[in-house]
Amino acid sequence: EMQLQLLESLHTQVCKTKNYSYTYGTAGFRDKAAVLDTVMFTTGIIAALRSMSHNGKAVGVMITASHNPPLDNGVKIIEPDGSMLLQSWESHATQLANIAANDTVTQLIQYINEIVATLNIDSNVTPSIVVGMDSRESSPRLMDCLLSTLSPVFMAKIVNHNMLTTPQLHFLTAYQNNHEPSSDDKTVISVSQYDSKFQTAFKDLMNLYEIKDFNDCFESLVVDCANGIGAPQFQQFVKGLPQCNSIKFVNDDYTHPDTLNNSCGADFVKTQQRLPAGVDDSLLNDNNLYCSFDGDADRIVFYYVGNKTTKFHLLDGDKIATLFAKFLKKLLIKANLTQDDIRLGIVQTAYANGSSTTYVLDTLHCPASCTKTGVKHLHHEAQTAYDIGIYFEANGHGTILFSDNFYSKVQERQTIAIKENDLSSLKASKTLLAFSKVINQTVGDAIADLLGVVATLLISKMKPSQWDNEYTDLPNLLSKVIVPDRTVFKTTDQERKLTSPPALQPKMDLLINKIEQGRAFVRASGTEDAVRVYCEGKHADDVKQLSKDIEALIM
Ligand code: NG1
Ligand code: ZN
Repeated sequence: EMQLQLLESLHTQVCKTKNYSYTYGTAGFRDKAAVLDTVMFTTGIIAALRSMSHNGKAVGVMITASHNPPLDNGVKIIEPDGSMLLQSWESHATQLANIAANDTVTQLIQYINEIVATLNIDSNVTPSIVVGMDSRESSPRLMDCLLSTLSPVFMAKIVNHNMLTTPQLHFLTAYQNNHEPSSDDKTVISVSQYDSKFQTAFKDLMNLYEIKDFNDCFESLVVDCANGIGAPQFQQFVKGLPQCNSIKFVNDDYTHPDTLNNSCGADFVKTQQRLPAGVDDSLLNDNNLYCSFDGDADRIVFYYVGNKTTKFHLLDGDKIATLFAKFLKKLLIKANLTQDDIRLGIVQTAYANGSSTTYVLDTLHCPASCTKTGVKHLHHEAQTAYDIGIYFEANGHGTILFSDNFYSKVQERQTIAIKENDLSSLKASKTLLAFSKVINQTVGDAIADLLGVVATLLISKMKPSQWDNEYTDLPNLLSKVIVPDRTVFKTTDQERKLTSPPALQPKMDLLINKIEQGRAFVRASGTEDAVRVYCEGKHADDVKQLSKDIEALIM
């Protein structure tokens, strides 16, 4: 039974931020850490209610602000299966936070009772919550706010994983629900289950091809950890992988949270299109492959430097998606599986480079979908439209989803191949199954995606430059404009066209049509108080001008 009357004193103690407006956006709640006490308090409550509505299954809560600056923080809720919070609950989360910040405790309790009543939640169910946080200075304080109601008010079962990556928490939330411990089972669920699952998957795949090191494709892999939680987690992880002993780490100083995402990390590298701090002369080598995680290690981008110069070549989310698509498509053909047996497709957003979409359609002959920004949209499309749904945002956030039909068809083929002694088809089927285990299917995961990319390159004997040469990105620019009210910017057609302010899109179209292969769109950011402008075209100079002209239109 919930002890809601205790909320009165807890609310006074914990919720110092008042007269404030919060929104559960594309990435949960995100703001300056200093104002997040109140929203952490209510997020704990929402997570408890969500778990109760799932009959006490474990719900995850992650405290992080990903690629944002050190003084920011945020929080998001994870469903029992490891996916992102159901959309209809986002508005409950927003409303409860705003009631706690602006109204009385009586109203807060009233709203909780309303949720319980309208959603038919059994208030006798004991909620189960799995929590974790990134390496920010503010995270432990916010964790206290989050946990403040869970024991006294809800008597919740809590598993606190402390510091870990966002995808590790997604994985462990799902894991906990799938491994209900029996009474004599003393297994403690910890990050070691994550490590051993993905280590084993990678080793199995490497053993299938007798690969012992990276030497066929590159010298070392240099991993920029954005000075975030990905550093200790991945350093621990690779200790169990002899194939990975030439990995070098930069920006792994997670114990100094003021350096987090500072001139490094996936977002810096992708938006600045240059090397992160820390990659000095001793690490510059045109035979190396480089990659950058973001602050909570759910994004990754790769890059290399060409020809003894420091020319920088970015291998972003689009390049990762197309690499996987080409590799998996070849394996399907080798395994004698057609596009009718197994539908393989790519899911992108409007930020995907136009060249990548053309390459997918015209060279790989795979279907491509476009969804709104935010991985929940991509995830949903990958899940519903394809058997192998490869989804990536250009910024490096993505994963691959494999359907039940994928597993049954591949297993079927494997049985036939054994019977017919068709060794090449057998190996292809085995590779497909082993590769799917290297991927974290709950959410985009820098560690799992890294393993997937490295395995693909090694098995295909492909150098980073060969990967890059599959297609050439169109010159592009992404910029941000601060406007008085970004909510007036409304879009349609997967955010590719503005419907408001009314006169803007026709004016933009005139500018876009003036340049060769021009494409541009404007949308309000879901995570920052700004409007984003994306432009691409055949010639870099045109793109610069187009970007300036559009910025001038909306300012
Ligand atoms: P917004 O701020 O809504 O553009 C950004 C990224 C998204 C996604 C979210 C969540 C771009 C252009 N946008 O969203 O792709 O990753 O943050 O982190 O990169
Ligand atoms: Zn992130």
